[in-house]
Amino acid sequence: MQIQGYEFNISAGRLEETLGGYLLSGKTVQIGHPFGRTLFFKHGWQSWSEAGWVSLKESPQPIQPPERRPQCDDPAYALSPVHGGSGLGGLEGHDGRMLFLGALRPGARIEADRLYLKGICDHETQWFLAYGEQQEVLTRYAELLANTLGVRGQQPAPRVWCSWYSYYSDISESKMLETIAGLQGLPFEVFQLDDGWQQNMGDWEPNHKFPSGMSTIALRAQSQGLTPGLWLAPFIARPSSSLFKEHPDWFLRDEQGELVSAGSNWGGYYALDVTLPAVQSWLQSLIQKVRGWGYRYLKLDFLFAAALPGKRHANESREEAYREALRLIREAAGDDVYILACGAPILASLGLVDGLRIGPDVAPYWDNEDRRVYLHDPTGPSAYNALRTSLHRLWLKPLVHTDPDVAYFRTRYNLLTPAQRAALQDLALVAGFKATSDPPEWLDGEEREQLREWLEATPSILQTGPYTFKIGGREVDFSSWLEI
Ligand code: 9PG
Repeated sequence: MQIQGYEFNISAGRLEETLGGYLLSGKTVQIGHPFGRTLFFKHGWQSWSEAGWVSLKESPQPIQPPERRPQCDDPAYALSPVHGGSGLGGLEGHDGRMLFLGALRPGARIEADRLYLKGICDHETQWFLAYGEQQEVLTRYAELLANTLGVRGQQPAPRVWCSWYSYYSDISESKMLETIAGLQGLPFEVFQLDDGWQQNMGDWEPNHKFPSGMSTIALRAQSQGLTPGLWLAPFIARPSSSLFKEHPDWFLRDEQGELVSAGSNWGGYYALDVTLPAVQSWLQSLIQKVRGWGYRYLKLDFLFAAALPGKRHANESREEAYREALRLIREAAGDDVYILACGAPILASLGLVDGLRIGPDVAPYWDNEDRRVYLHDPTGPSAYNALRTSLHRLWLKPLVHTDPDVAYFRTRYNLLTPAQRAALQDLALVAGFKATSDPPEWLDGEEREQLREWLEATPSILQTGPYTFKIGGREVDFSSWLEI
């Protein structure tokens, strides 16, 4: 079949025309293409997974070490010899435009080689196929996803102070109360406590560093006009947690009955089987508990764990199981709680969460070369990794608040150059989500003023190309940052 002057050999259950392209249906669809070993638009599975153009001239390299794979990208395909991505993908045509294929439901895989672009799904689904400019086809795809999965995050995203990228887990009640006080005069809307307050992964009670309980911080933030925010990783637990010790049968296992590893940090951790009714009511009580403490902004992290391959109590696909658990969490939280999903399968989160992290962690340094180059892992913390993946996920903006992670204003404990800091600040503006972790006491007068101006600014944002924008009157081009 001829599309835009090129010959494509399409095999699918059904094919019909739609605005901007075609709707295909079937469990698997295949498009023979004439572009050979061109560039592939890879869309990794969850927030931290790689999104960007990769070359079909080089074979995919498995991420090392193996223990890290479950938390980097979809582990079901960690050893795939074929380039692939989750939900959507594309190929660069001879004229620079894009052959695009995207599923309209979660749970699909896209694979590409020199002859074919393929869509593979474990259930019947519809697919959008198009050939056109990158921005146009992605915009149209987002419109179609809005119809099938829904949209949240229509209001502007809140301006967030988050404790992670300065104090990391070294937080305490006194330090946080001091930080809240120091934020007076800066136009933040959310004060969000990150990892470090809980007793253990799985035991979501305050540890000894928060002696008066979690309500104290929430009340103080609120009295200063800030929405209290809290980090939780509701779908995982460490083997040392009481949750795991008391309920080893709540955790996801493989066909052989062995526990499924969800990742390697903190000495390893496991995933809940979120289709078990007992786990579902535990999840709902957990969310009601933190709501009861006063938190109205929840950063829910390591969410991919609920969708890992394994044998579940209910006979549902893993992304359906995840989505249902997220729906139960939304129900328990109520509509007035802002949910930021992190480490989250992208398509399966749409319509249920307000914000979505669209890249790996930033860091106060540019590159994480050891991991990126030698361990083939583009998901490690670094400003470059975060910028690259986030830029390739901005098409999600009409569907959800897209969080590219924090920007830096401080020079203290920071190896980023002024231009690199400015790139992250601009990235936050084009993504429409402003957050920082800079403690006010780490900023000098000029840095604090820059932060205040950035928080207050509401420039018009116009995307003029895949990596070019007009921010207010200013032309911003991220392309040079992508060449490393
Ligand atoms: C808290 C952090 C922050 C951060 C999240 C997430 O692979 N890992 O070991 C790994 C650790 C931490 C991490 C991502 C991956 O970061 O993205 O914003 O909340 O957890 O622990």
